[in-house]
Amino acid sequence: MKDNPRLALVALVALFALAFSIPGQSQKRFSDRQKAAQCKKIKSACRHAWRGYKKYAPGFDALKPISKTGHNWYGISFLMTPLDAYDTFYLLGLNEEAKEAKEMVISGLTFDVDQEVQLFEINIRLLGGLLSSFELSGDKQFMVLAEDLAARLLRAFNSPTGMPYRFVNLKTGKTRDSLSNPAEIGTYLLEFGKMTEYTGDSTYYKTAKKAAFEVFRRRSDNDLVGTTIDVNTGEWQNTESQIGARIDSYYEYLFKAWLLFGDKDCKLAWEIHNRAIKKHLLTEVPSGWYFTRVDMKSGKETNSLYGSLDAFYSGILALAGDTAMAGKIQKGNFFMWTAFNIEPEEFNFRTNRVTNPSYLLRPENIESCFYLYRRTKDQEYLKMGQRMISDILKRCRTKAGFAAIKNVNTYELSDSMESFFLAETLKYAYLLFAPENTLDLRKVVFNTEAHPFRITNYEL
Ligand code: DMJ
Repeated sequence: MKDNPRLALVALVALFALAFSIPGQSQKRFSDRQKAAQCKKIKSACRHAWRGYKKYAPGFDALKPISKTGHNWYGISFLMTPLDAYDTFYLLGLNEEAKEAKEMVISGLTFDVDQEVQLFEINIRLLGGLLSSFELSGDKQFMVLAEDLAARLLRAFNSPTGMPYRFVNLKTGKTRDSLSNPAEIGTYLLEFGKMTEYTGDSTYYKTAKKAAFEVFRRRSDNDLVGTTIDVNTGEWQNTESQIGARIDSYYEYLFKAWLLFGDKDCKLAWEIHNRAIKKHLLTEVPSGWYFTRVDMKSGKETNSLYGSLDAFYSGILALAGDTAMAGKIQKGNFFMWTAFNIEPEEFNFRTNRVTNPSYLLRPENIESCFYLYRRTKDQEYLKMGQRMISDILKRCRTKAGFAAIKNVNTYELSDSMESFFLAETLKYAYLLFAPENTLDLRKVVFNTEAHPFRITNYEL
């Protein structure tokens, strides 16, 4: 080496790099300029989506970005897109768009209608949206609507067990469908907790907590819950345990009720479930770590399926401080994104066969990058997010907005732009690259539709 100055220099550089490298941190850092460029792109995507909605679907729940028309979930519109998008516009500094969205909501939204609605979706998108809009803007008109809606939703919990029916008529209070699931039973703690905070009426949080704990107390000896339960009898109808559709946000809200309200019962319940999930569901295969599906009683694998909804769990783990495990799972999430061009709704992680090839513009994978980056500052998560955002902007953009993908292998589009694309996907994408003070995770907790709720240390 003494005789070879070039080799000596290389060795010195390598040693220097080793001495100053931080474990788990990629070497190449994103500059402030690169981050600002990402934010600019995402803001322009938001404007594009909103312009399309305003032009082709004003007043509807959602835009159909290929046929350039509007779509309502029910007989009438509940203005899902403007209400879901308002706080995204607000946080991104899109003031004109925020003003327009707010005007639509305030002038057009009413809940005094003879219409049956799905409790879960109306709660996370509309009640969640109204509460965060109120907290951000301070405009009481949002709270007036929230109070009216929450009182109507409360009637869905009038079942023999206290677990809510899936549907409730907003005018008559008539309920329907007792075959429900942990997510549709346990995802009210944050919104109803906030209602108790603002109205002083403890019924809201008590009702939401009773429902969630009726699920919890029916967990198996393995501390797992199943996928379908009858709210009239309390009997499990489908005992498959997993972390995706129909269960996901039940776990999420137990943990977040602890973060938002300091509820120790929820913390304990979350810890018990999280331990069981890691013990019985977490599985390693050559492409990474995934959560499998098992029978809640026997713990035996039922289906090795994983999908875009499951990807949220690494974000929750990161938020809870388990960044090592979260990082392993995020590698699997990123494999799922890159291996099939864009993530499929669901694939079999043992055979790598896609079992549902759609991509519905879902946020969970980027959401987990956001939490992991905030907790670790590892540039790897910025790189992952950059790749995902670039794929979405390239593959899903249409003249009128952004479209879901019918088949990730062919990139064939489908005529849908769900309101969570503006509420969640673009919001998390922006926050991943934005300065941290845009949104301080010590001060807010996101509901499952990415509506930020302020931590006020309110004693419930
Ligand atoms: C959203 O409506 C919520 O995040 C929900 O908890 C799960 N699914 C969608 C987004 O994928």
